Order: sequence, then structure tokens, then C-alpha cells
Amino acid sequence: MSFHSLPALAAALLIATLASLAPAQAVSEPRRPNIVMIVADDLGFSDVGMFGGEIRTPNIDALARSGVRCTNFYTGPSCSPSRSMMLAGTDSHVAGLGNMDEWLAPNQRGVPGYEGVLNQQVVSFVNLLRDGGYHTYMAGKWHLGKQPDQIPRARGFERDFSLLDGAASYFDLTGLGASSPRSIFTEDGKYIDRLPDDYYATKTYTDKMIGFIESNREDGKPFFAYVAHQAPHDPYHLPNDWLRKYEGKYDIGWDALRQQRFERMKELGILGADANLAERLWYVPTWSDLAPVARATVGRKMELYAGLVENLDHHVGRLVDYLKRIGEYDNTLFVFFADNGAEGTDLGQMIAGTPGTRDYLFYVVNWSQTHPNAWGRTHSYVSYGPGWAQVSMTPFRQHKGWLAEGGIHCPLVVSGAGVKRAAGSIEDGLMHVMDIAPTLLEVAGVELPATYQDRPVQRMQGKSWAPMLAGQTESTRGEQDWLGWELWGSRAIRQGNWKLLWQPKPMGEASWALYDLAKDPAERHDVAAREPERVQRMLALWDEYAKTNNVILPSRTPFETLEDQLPPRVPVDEGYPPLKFKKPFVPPTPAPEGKAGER
Ligand SMILES: [Ca+2]
Repeated sequence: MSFHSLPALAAALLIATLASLAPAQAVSEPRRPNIVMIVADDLGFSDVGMFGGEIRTPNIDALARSGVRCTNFYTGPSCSPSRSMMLAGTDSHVAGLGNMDEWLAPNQRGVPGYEGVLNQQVVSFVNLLRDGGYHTYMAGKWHLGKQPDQIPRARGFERDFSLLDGAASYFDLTGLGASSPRSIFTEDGKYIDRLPDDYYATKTYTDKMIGFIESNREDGKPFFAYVAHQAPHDPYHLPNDWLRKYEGKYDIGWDALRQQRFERMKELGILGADANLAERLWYVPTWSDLAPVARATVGRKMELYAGLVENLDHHVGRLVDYLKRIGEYDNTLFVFFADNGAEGTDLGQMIAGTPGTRDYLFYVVNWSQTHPNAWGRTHSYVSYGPGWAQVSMTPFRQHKGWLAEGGIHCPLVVSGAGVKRAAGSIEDGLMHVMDIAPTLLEVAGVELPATYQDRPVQRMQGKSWAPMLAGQTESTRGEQDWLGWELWGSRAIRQGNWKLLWQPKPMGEASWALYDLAKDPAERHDVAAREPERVQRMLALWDEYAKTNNVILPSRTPFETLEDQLPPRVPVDEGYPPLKFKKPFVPPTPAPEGKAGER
């Protein structure tokens, strides 16, 4: 509210008029909080400072210091399934993202729940917030459908500036591959074919969001602001003055850095004192075995990633500062999280595929800046690979795309209006991205209706965090509550501290494994053989999950040839075969001058 901007007399008259018109109880009712939800795309669990990272993130850290860090928060293993669960409050197999549109298997075509877009069986909670009197704004990546009835405007956003694709250039309209050669954007529900002259994704999304809030702030209605950053999803693109911020910083390599983060996470209380650290992926080399030139080149990728994350934090700070300036900060609830694990697959190369194909040619033409000096700039395509992704996901195993903890265990910060827990506290109860919809509806005081536009509304499977945030309950879920996952044939159930996991080879054993995450967050010890009854009980939960959500296991997956592409899976660090571990031969120092010729 900014009555102070009006002349005092006019303001006094206006207040008097409003008071005489409004019912008495409405005047005394506190205004509902604004909600700012910031999503970082593919950000790792340990990247942010307050989660143990060395990357400078003072603004996200400030939110964490004043609020709650949630250390047992789960998402889906990739972008669009997570985002569908976030908006619908249901499992992704109900909401239309049983599989990503890009990888829909032949046997899933036409099956309800596999539309590849946020389907019409679910209601986006944003529609309900809007109907409930909130302004609803979105800036950033959508990835939930491109048709007019699927875009942000149709799913509840009053104003938007949205990249409809799943990834793209940060500087221009260059798309990722031949099937989306040019990025598609909407602005306020209209498709646009031009970007602002000074466009840089992270900056522009923030500018647009500030503009949306500013445009309506005089009317006193609360707002919901969804900032869906592209950063730090690959390709890593940075403004010129951000390219060198971490130069030389990562010479220590992924093994030492992972250890450093691991220790820091224990100091901060993000991990328990006896937590363990995942084995290095068997196809990632020991850092000390890399030649200096390889270390410099591979290290440069992490430098760019870190710069991209710090830049993201910088723009989070701009939005927070703006809210402070206009006096809305104190009445705003902030939710910050990553949508899935850090990315260890080189998506650019994966799309480019085989020389001569359509995508390969697209890649050669549009992502042509392959020299390290051009990395980070327009038309370069850099992603940091599995070695650094494991650092980002310390202490977990594997990365985005998989159901090991490294694919789905993400950072979450909740702070601001309505959070009554001790500032800077850590909540380790089980939470899930599909809790967001019921939580934000409860915070906004909006009821879930039985029908929406004459259609029955799907039951929300998520649980509201509101009682936990208000300090009324200890955690959102109890020991018996459970969560399920499926993507690309990988399957998992988590109940209490136990996790039952099936992954195809070579990332899994193509059989069910059981982990006690309280003792073994790194999933190093499969205890299924020791706990047959628990396995049976959890298998029954998997059956229930699959049946309830109509899970159709895919006949094909993006990783179906992975076993042929990777070296055989062998135990790491055993020095075998010597070929892989021997130091390069260095010829002996030559004999002193004069003696060499004597034969
Ligand atoms: Ca993502």
C-alpha cells in the first residue's frame, strides 16, 4: 500500500471513504501475504552457501538465515515432471507428465497422464489463487505446453513473460535442437517473436517480474510471483563481466571440492555428523590423474557454472531489494528451490547425437563456438559433466535423470511472512514438490473447490507445509507416510528413512535395492537381502503407487544405449587396470653434458 504517495488530505479522505464502505471485520483482517516462488533450474543440493557451497550466494543465504532450510525436500528427476507436480499438487503421471514430452515412449502414446503437457484433468493452483483475489505473475521457463490452452495465461497467470521450451540460449532465440530451432516465448498470453534489446534471461526475467509487481502495486491486492529461472541449466551463458569471476578457483578439482563441501555441510548441520559420501561415478576420472591441460579445460566449465549461479543470486537480490524498497518484503513469503538434481549428462551432445543427423547439423551450425575462449558466450554450449554434477549433489549419488538421491534431492528455502520457526533453522522432515500447491493455497486462504469449470478437481496428493512453517507441528510427514517416483523405467519408494529403488543398468542393477538413508544418504549399501519383509511391504507400496497414478513403464528410454556408451561398471579406486591409473612415463633426467657421447 502506498497511500503516502498521495497528498495527505486526499489519502485521509480516501481512507475515511473506504472505512465507511467496508464491513467492520474486513478492516481488521490482516492482509494476505504476497508469495514469491523462485525456482532454479538444475541447481545442485550443495551449491548455495548456506547448504555448504563455496559459490557466493549472499542473497539466497540471507533468505535462508531468516527462514528455514529444508534438507529432505524431493522433486522429480527432471524439469517438466517436477513443474507439473508443483502446479497441480498431484503426481506427474496424473498431471500429464508421466514422461517428458521429449522422450515419450511408443507404448505411452495416447495414454491419459502422458500428454506431455500439464493436462486438463488437473487444476493449476495458480488459477485458484487468481480466482481467490491474488495477482498472479510469471517470468521465466514454462516447459508445460505451447498450445494456447496450455500456456501460462491459460493456467492461471494474469501476466507473464515465458520461455515455453525446456532450455535455450540465454541471449537470443536460438533453440536447443532441430525440433525447437527457435525459442517460443509468450508475453501476457501472446506469442512474441522479439526479445528486449538488452535481453539476458536471468536479468530480463527479474526486470519483467519487478515490472509486473510495480504495475499493480497501488491496488493493495496480494500477489503471487513465480520466477522460473533458466539458470543454471545448460548451456552456460554469462554476461561478459561475469565470465571470469571464478577463474582458477576450481583447480583443486572435483574430488577435493566434494570433500570440502561434505565437511562444510556437516558443520552447517545440513548433514548429520555420521553421513557418508557417495562413491565417485566409475566413469569419472580421479582429478589427480588428469593432465594439467585437461584440468584447466574441465575446470573452466565449473568456473562458468559458478558464475552463472552467482549471477542468479544477484538477480534474486534485486527482486528482494525491490520488495524492501516498496515496503512489501515483510508481508511476503519466499519459497526458493531447485526443480531436480544437477545435470551430469551433456544434453547438447545428447541432442546432437550422430554425425549427419538433423540435430547434429543443427548443433554444428547454431552451437558452433566450441573453443574454450568462446565458452559462456552466445552460440557456445557448455555443461559441466558428471564429475562436477557430483560436486553439486554432494553427498549424493548420480544426478539429474535418475532416482538415486542425486537426481531428486533438492535444496529448499522457505522464509518470510508466516514462517514462525527459528530464523536459520533446519527442517529435516520429508517434503515434496507436490506439497507446494496445497501449501500456497492454505497460506493464501483459498479453498480447493470440488469442481473447476464444471470438471471434478483431482485430489491433491501433496501435503501442506503451513502447520510446520507456523511451528504448530514438527514435520509435514510421519514415519509411515510414503512417496513414490517413476521416470524412464526407474522406480522408487521412500517411507520414513527407507528407500526402495530400481534402476536399469548401468546406473542400477536392474533389481530392487533398499537403502537406509538415515545412515546411508549416499546409497552405498544395499540392505535388501537383510530386510526381506521390509522390501515386500515397500514393493506393495510401489504397486499401489503405480496403480493409483496409472504408471506405464516405458518401452524405450533416453538411456537405453547408455550401457554401450559407458565403460564397464567396475568398482572404483582399486587401481585396476594399471593402464587407467599409472602416471605418465617421464624419461630419466639426461646424463650431464659431455658424458652422453662416451660409448
Ligand atoms: Ca530442471
